[in-house]
Amino acid sequence: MQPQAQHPGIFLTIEGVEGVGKSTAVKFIQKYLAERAQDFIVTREPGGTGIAEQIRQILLTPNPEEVLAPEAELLLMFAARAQHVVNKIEPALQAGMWVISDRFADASYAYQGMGRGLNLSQIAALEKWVVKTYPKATILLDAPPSIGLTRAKNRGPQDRIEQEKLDFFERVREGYLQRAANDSKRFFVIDATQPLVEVHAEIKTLLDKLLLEKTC
Ligand code: Z5A
Repeated sequence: MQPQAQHPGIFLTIEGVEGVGKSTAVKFIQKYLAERAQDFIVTREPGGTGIAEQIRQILLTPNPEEVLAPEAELLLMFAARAQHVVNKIEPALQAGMWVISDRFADASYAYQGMGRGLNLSQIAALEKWVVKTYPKATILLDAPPSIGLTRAKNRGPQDRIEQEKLDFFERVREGYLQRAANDSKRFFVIDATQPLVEVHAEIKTLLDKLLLEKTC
């Protein structure tokens, strides 16, 4: 990922394999920031705007009649991201708000790059083209995929990507961990197998640091 653009807001992303606790973490962050009277928006990928949410439907709805080619999957992720960045993320950051996004471009490297085996330099080229605003911090909730998949399964029918096999999610996890190791200043890796109270305590540490930096 590239250096951050200049803007008064803070861009924070949450990543990890499915069911690892991202939505739960986002709810905790919302509450924590609201209690501190910090303006923020919460958003997600793929999605976050009307058109991007329509693209999300194509991406996540199982279609037994036609296989979605990995290349099409990647391009649709970036099409949704282009809408999201221009119409939601950048305006909020320019207005001085925090933007909390449940997934962002790291997911394309992990899922389409490591999971599907697409060329990482092509993903980097798409990112360079589409993304002009990069996260200041990224929380990676890390756990063996078997744990996340078990947690998520209790929730109901699986979407198209959730139907992948365990080895796909193992590669995705590895992709995330590699990205975190290569960008340790931005990534904040949390062991998501811990009880929620401990996961939240670690998130709180990061939020306090970001809040402090903002006031300095
Ligand atoms: N995708 C992609 O391929 N490429 C891209 O570029 C992008 C995305 C941006 C979007 O799904 C899919 O798109 C995703 C990646 C792909 N596909 N998959 N798989 P999503 O992000 O909307 O949904 P998800 O990844 O499937 O997330 P999720 O299923 O909603 O899970 P979650 O938000 O991480 O988990 P949760 O709902 O917070 O927690 C699950 C349960 O575990 C819940 O009952 C919690 O109470 C419980 N939980 C959470 N933490 C704990 C702890 N610490 N202990 C015990 N129980 C816990």
